[in-house]
Amino acid sequence: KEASNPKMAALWPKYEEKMRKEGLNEAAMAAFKYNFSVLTSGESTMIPESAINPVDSLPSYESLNVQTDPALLNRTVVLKLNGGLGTGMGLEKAKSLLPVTGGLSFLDLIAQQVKDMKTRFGTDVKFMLMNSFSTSDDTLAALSKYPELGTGSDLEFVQNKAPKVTEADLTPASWPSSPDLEWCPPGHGDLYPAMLGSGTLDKLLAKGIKYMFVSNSDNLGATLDLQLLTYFAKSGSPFMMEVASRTDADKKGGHLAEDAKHPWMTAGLLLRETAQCPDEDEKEFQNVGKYKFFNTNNLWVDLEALAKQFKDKGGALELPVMKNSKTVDPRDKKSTKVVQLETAMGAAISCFPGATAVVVPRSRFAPVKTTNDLFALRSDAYLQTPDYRIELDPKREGVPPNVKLDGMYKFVDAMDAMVPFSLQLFARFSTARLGC
Ligand code: UPG
Repeated sequence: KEASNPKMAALWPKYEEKMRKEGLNEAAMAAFKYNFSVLTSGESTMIPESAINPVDSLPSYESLNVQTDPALLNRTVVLKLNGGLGTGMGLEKAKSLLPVTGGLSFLDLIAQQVKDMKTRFGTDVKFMLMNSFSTSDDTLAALSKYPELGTGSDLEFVQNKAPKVTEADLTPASWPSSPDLEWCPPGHGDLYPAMLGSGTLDKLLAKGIKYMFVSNSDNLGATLDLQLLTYFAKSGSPFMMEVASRTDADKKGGHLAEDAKHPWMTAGLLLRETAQCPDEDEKEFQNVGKYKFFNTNNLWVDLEALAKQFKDKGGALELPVMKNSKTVDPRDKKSTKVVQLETAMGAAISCFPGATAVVVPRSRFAPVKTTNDLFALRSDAYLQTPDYRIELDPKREGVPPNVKLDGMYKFVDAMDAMVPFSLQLFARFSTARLGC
């Protein structure tokens, strides 16, 4: 790639030196190298309408009809993505530290879900988190009251950081007054290189763990489902995405599509994220009747197949790259313009031949991206179930509330100041009604 790409050949040594000096591992460097090679090649990182076809039908959860196999639980790890900071909601800490209901935070509810799962299944199902350098300390401190979850590298691995790229000349961004700002998290697609580089992938495989169920820590509907695990294991597929039917409230997030270059292949599935849609195609992106399924980011990965992909691809999965334009100091809009190269975990659907998707009930998806979502989740439109999931009230017939707060409530502290107690109480009343 470097030989046919003179820009890459000229610029890469500077990045390599910077990343080595910072002590980044080979997997992190290989992932960034691939992303940077795409950037310097001048290839478009967009997925236009002309490149994709809609997906019309998929198997649904209700139609799976499998004989569940509890023996698979000993070969499974449940993993939560927890590296994001929730900056869009004005947070400087992990979003999962926010209280959701009855004084319990996302992390408390996740810990309770794991405890419940271990009791219900009667097995010590392995649980892990992917943190980032910004979320690790707070998260481990918050979870220290649940020692049964595990500790240290048994409980978490920390994702990589990537160099920010100066927009003007593509050199590594330099910000001597605050060198930390020269680095950014490379998106949740970093899950794969972070598992490889931290040694987690090898460790799990050595313990006989073959299946991984991974989901966002802001999705309290995503718990280990034995029916889905069994279906996934029996299918022999290397990768499975849980998708949900899109409603008018789901115009953002990533939608599933078929790669138009390979419409005859069932493995031609791909994920199109908002950041990959050209402006002129935005209307079609939001056409929920055309692109009917969106990615819940609840994914099932065969870890042996993942290790094989790394081996076959020379240490880097070639995930589609996204460009995120920012300033090097996010709080100083006049500071140097930079590009942050990011990848999405679900985009791996196009890296695994034979990858599949399944339509799951709405109860497996309760995301919190904005204060609108948090407002809704804390209200009685959602219920806390006895196994500590937060689920849309069945009375809403699968339709989440479409909350639109004024822009002045974009940040959590402003929203909390508007409704200091009422929503928490609402949530308590509804859980009391459920008797849990
Ligand atoms: N996260 C990390 N590391 C990162 C970035 C994010 O661990 O570098 C975590 C974050 O903490 C959260 C999860 O990843 O738990 C998801 O991140 P977020 O920014 O909230 O979600 P999006 O990237 O906007 O969207 C993801 C998928 C999208 C899907 C949506 C469902 O990319 O396809 O529709 O989740 O909520």
